[in-house]
Amino acid sequence: MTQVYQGELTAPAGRFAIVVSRFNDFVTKPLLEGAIESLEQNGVAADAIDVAWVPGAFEIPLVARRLAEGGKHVAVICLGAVIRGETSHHEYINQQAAAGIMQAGLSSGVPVLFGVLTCETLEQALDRAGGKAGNKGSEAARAALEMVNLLRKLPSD
Ligand code: INI
Repeated sequence: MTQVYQGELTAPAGRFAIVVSRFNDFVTKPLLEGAIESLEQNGVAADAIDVAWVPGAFEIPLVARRLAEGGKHVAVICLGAVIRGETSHHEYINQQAAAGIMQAGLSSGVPVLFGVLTCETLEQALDRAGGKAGNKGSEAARAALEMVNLLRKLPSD
């Protein structure tokens, strides 16, 4: 018989970490609020959430990996906002942030969620930080809950 595995949106035992960048904090603060609200709405206690601020999205992977490998958190939620500028600078940040965040999850085995906005305009970013396109911080938090619960259900070998 087909075995289907799915992670529920319920609070697992354990602590959650959120790594959030200060750059464009008028966008990342609402992402953070959305992430915390979603965790709490699904039963995670406020004192089971740790938040680490980093300067910009480029710095997220190092801190995310440290937390993911530290053994104290069941998931690490990464939040940032990269907005296209006049040069190609944002492309390097986007690529390295995405690759580093993925790598932190793969090397640690702990879910590390990608809640970094990669936008062309400020308007697009605000739309995704609690505006008309939702709140990507909330989405990343829900994905964290789902992944923690899914990984706990999967057979280990
Ligand atoms: N960091 C961001 O998080 N978003 C941006 O849009 C951004 N831009 O456009 O420059 C940005 N730059 C800073 C970068 O993440 C590092 O903090 C900096 O380069 C120091 O390493």
